[in-house]
Amino acid sequence: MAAALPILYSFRRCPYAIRARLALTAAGLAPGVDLELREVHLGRKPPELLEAAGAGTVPVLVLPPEAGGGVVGAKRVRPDSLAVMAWALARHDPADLRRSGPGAGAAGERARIAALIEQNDGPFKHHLDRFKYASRHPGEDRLQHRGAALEILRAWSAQLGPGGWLVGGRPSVADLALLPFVRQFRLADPEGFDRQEGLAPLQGWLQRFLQGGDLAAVLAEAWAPRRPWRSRCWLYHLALADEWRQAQAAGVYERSTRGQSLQQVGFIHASGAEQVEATYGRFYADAGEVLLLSIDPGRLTAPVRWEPAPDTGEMFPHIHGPLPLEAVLAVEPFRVSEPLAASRC
Ligand SMILES: N[C@@H](CCC(=O)N[C@@H](CS)C(=O)NCC(=O)O)C(=O)O
Repeated sequence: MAAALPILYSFRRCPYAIRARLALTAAGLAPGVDLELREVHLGRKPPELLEAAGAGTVPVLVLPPEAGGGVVGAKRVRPDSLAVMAWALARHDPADLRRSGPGAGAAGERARIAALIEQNDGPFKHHLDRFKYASRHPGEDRLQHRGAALEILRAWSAQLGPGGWLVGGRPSVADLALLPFVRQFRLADPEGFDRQEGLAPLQGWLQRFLQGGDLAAVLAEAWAPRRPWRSRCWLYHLALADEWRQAQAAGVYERSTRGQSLQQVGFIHASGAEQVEATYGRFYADAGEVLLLSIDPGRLTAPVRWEPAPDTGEMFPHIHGPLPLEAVLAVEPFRVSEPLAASRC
């Protein structure tokens, strides 16, 4: 069996996750090769993420035991974006983005990097949120926050050296860490940002990233889609696409398995995370458009019983009643995933 990979819980548009992916890419680490990417929905965080990192914000990197997670005293979880960046660049930092060398010059640059990130994650993010997501902050003056954020941007713009980087004459962690947030500020009003006076160096800095390959790479296909992965805490049901569409119209799903209804069978067939591939192979491989429903057992109204399949005796989860649509966390075209080691949530 292939060695377990570090798992990155990520969300495509999250600026914190983008900075983490930028650092992983800068370190030469790729999804599917060096790490497993698990794109999550923030409104339905998977139990594995909550278990690994309590608060459940993304990004989070979870290391397998053989990558250091099993070493006594070594931290198994990198619970936020800066920790993921530090982990990635500690492995490989060919451009010396961290300025890790000895001497006063490098130490001074490290201090400037830390100060920029602190200003970004503190006051700049505060004003950015209240400008960009004004409806979430009733009673706040959106334009005042825009002005305060712009003041910080002007200060950063003035710091850009002749090479066009925030610290010293070459890229550093500060460029990667601030980039997604400056990009977000521009996205709230692209024309306003591009027309803004007194910001030319920073506008050029951002444009270089927007037109270059690094940012595009971490937003692109390889890093972007939900990977086919399964939570051991959820149940899975394969549904014919037409029958799922009918259920949405009816407000409830009452099919049991291919060609049979809940009424005929008495329960809805489901699979555990490690069983769904085989179920697909046995019953659905030639069924046309098949959807994978991820089900939160905690939102079911009917009881779930693990019962033996008549032919093999293997235990499967059976839902003894209708499937409420609210219990279905995700619906996606079925795609074969890597086999999971058998274990229960
Ligand atoms: N300090 C954290 C912040 C991460 C963060 O706030 N991520 C947001 C998405 S951009 C999140 O996961 N929000 C979900 C939530 O708060 O429930 C970091 O650097 O990673």
